Amino acid sequence: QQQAKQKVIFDHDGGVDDLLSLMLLLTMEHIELLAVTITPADCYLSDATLSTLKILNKMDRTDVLVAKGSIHGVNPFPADWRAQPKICNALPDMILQPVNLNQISELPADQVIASLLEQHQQVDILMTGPCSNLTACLAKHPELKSHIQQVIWMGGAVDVPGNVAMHNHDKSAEWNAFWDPMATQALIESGLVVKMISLDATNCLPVDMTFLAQLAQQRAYPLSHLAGQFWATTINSIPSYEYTYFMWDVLATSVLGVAADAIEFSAIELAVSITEPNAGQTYRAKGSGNEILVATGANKQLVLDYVLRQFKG
Ligand code: AGV
Ligand code: CA
Repeated sequence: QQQAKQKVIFDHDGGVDDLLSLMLLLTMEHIELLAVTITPADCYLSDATLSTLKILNKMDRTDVLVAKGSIHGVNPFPADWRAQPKICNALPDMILQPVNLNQISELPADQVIASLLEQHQQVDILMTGPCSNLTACLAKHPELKSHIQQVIWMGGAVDVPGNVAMHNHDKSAEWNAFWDPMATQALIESGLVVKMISLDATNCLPVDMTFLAQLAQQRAYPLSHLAGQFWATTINSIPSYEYTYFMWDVLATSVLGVAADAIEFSAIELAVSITEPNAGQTYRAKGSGNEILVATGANKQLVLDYVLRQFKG
């Protein structure tokens, strides 16, 4: 007898590790991917859509619905960062890859999420960019909350510094939380089961050369080869925290497949600032009633071994 698959809607924002997360998610046989929705945050929407379609096509998933987000946060990402993943579509393994434009929904992402939640129960929402598409959907259709089993979100920084280095900011916030602070607040106050994969946990996973060498050892597997090319584009020489590339979104995606003891969660009551100079800061607020399952640590070796194993798929 076959076990029912876990239904997932994946919302990403087109960064290199968002695209790696899509690859990783597609290797998980116990997951039924209902749709991929895109937030135009740390990317340009046209690049992110093209990369998404190419990866889906490559992995024989031309059946999966793709929807573009129409919501824009108040604090745009730096243009250089948004342009970075363009390189993914120029890689030799990607540039010739056909796409199926019929996969793209005519509806914007938040409406696609709403219509899927109407049709399904016990859906997991995985988000590796700002959470605006989901919170917009739930603001319009609060009754659909009961159709969500859990939300897994890469965002926030609780007991560690943030990664926003902007003129109007004190560095206390993580970027996905800062892009649309009101959406972050709505998510944290939603009452949903939220697993927040914050910088507290992702800080232990910088993209490192040892791991890339291990991945290269198994490059006879097409997916390992492709992933290695993607990660190589994230290695740069500026030795500053704001520029170091971590496996942020890949850790969040791993939550759906890795052994339960690989990621440590703590239930913490949080609040979010929505004003300068700390907009998007997610801080401990005992008594707020907004209990969030914050990823406070990860077993680096277990996570990396899991990723290496999946990319042999
Ligand atoms: O803050 C982490 C989030 C993740 O969802 N993103 C990148 C990941 O996709 C923003 C970000 C922080 N630092 C960055 C980022 C950097 N150095 N380059 C590009 N994006
Ligand atoms: Ca992202």
